[in-house]
Amino acid sequence: MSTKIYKNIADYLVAAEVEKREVLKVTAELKPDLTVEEAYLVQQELVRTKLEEGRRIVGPKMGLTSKAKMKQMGVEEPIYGYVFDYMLIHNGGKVPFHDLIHPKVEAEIVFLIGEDIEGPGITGAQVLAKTQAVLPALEIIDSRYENFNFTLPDVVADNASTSRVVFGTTLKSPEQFELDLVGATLSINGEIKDLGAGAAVLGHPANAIAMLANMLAKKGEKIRKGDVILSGALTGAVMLNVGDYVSGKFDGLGEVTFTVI
Ligand code: OOG
Ligand code: MG
Repeated sequence: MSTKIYKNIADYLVAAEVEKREVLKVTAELKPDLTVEEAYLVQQELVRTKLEEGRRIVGPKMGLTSKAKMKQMGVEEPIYGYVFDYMLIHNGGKVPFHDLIHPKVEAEIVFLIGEDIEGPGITGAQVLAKTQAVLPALEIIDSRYENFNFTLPDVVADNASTSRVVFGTTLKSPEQFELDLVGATLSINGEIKDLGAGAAVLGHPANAIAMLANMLAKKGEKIRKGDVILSGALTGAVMLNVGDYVSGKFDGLGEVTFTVI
C-alpha cells in the first residue's frame, strides 16, 4: 500500500483537530481494515505534518496503561502518541473550551528522562535509574472521533487522543518515592470525581515508560534525554465543561490545576 492513504488519513484527523469537529472513526468508512501497524504509520504522517508546520515535540506519551482506562475505552492494549509544544498549558492556567471538541481530563505521573533509553528488554528499574525527575500532570484528551468511539487502530492513528497537558511545577527525584504507592485525586469544582494510585499503571508507572522504550525499539527509535513523558492515566477520564476548576493532587508530588473557560 502506498503511503498516500496514510497521509490522507492523517490529514483527515488533523483537519478535525484544527476545525474542532468530531469525525467518524477511520475504521468505520475510510479504511475498515486499518491495522495497528498501519495506524502507527498514519500517526507518523500526522507527526510529520505538525513538525513541518513548525510544532515541536515535548515527548512521547503512553496511554491506555491502566485497567480502568482500557475498560472505559474498550481497548485492551497500551498505546503511545506524542505531546507537542502548542498543547502545553501553565499550571493554574486557563483552557478555552471552544478550542476543543469534547475534552476529558485525567491524572498522570510524568517522567523527565535524564539519559537515552533504548530497548528492547528495558525494565521499570532501568527506567528509574535513567529518570532525572518525576512530576504530576493533568492530561486533557480530546479524541477527534464521535463520542470517543474508536478501536485500537483508530486511537493510535489519532495520536492517542492527545490534546492539552498541564504539568506540575515541582520536580522531584524518583528515589524519594515509591511511585506505585503514590495516590492521586482528581477533583472538579471541589468534588472528587476519581482517584487512583501509581500502581494502576501497569503495576508501576515506570513500567509504562519501559514498555514505551520497547515499543519504540521495534521501529529503531528510542526515548531521548530531555523527553518529558506521560505514563498514562491512573484515574479514569472525566468530561469537562465551561467553568470547571480542575485539580489533581498527588501525594508528595504536588497539585496541578486549570480552569476551563
Ligand atoms: C486514549 C488516550 C489514553 C491515557 O492516559 O490512557 C490516554 C483515550 O482514552 O481517548 O491518554
Ligand atoms: Mg493520558
